[in-house]
Amino acid sequence: MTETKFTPRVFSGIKPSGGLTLGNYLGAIKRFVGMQGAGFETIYCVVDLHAITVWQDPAELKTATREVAAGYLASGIDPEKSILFNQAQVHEHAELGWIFNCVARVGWMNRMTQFKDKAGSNAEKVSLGLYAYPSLMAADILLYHATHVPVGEDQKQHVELTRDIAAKFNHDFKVDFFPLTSPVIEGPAMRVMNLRDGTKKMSKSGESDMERINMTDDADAIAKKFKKARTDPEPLPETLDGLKDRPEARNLVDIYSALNDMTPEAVIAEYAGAGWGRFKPALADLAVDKLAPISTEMERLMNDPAEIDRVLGRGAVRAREIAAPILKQTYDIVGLLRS
Ligand code: AQP
Repeated sequence: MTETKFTPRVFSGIKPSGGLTLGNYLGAIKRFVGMQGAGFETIYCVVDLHAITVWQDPAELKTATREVAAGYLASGIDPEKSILFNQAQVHEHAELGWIFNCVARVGWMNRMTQFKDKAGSNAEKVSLGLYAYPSLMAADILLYHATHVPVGEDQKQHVELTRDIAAKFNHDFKVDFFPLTSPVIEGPAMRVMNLRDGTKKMSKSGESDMERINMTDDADAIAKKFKKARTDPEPLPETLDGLKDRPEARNLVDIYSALNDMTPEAVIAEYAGAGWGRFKPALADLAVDKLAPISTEMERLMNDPAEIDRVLGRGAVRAREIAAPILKQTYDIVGLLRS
């Protein structure tokens, strides 16, 4: 099957399961902005149905949904150029998700490493939704026949599963209906790591606030968190190779390079031999410089929740214009009667 018959279309989403982190910004939102107006139709979503796979306080969920929307808008997602909405307002996502639950195989789900990480030793007690989440994610993407999905490294396996689901659906029903979507994972900070443990990724829902930079952190908090970030005692090396077995140091160099739109090699060229007493304050200054305008704008937007709701509602109407016909065709292919 060729992918050329499909309109170049980008879909991606972020879960409102807490406040946005620097990981979400560098691994996702900054790149979403870059793909806007670059030859793709762009559809960006606040995936609230994914957030409830773990317990969410209902009032906090609404606030977090608006905060993710504010993060998109403040970072440069333009609701005129992109479709911006929250998933729960387009019921077709859940409906296609159910059909894909009947296409995906249990064995495929059992291989998903994110489920294993999140469920840990508690796998019997987590929600069925958490287990089935990658199949809903496939529905999010394929409901729009999206050809490209910009994601961080942690979501690569789920986009590969989306391709498996599309291929099995096309094969089982002898159609050429769903595209084989490509993950877009490029750049230096596709896996921003936890500031206290360089082997774990930075997450919204991580235990300690000191392990992540929140998009709403002020300058003092950012400086303090980078100052206390775990590192080894060695200065920065002469070449990037010298960071091979130094995950915490590599993480800080990658963050610097992504924030400043330069390669990690260029960062090393500039800071070769520098100790942490020089590099960490430079990193904190850079982060404040880049993030402060975004957090100020997020705060302004959050003071007008009705406006955010209006933007999301309008986006949902536009999203349904694409999603509803694709779901109808899917029903017809599967043999679900519509009268
Ligand atoms: N640390 C990260 N580095 C690079 N990219 C990241 N992303 C998330 N964390 C990092 C990317 O952000 C997008 C949205 O992710 P999500 O919020 O929907 O889900 P997640 O990956 O499970 O994010 P969190 O922060 O870890 O949430 P919790 O703690 O609630 O599970 C995706 O493109 C993701 O790759």
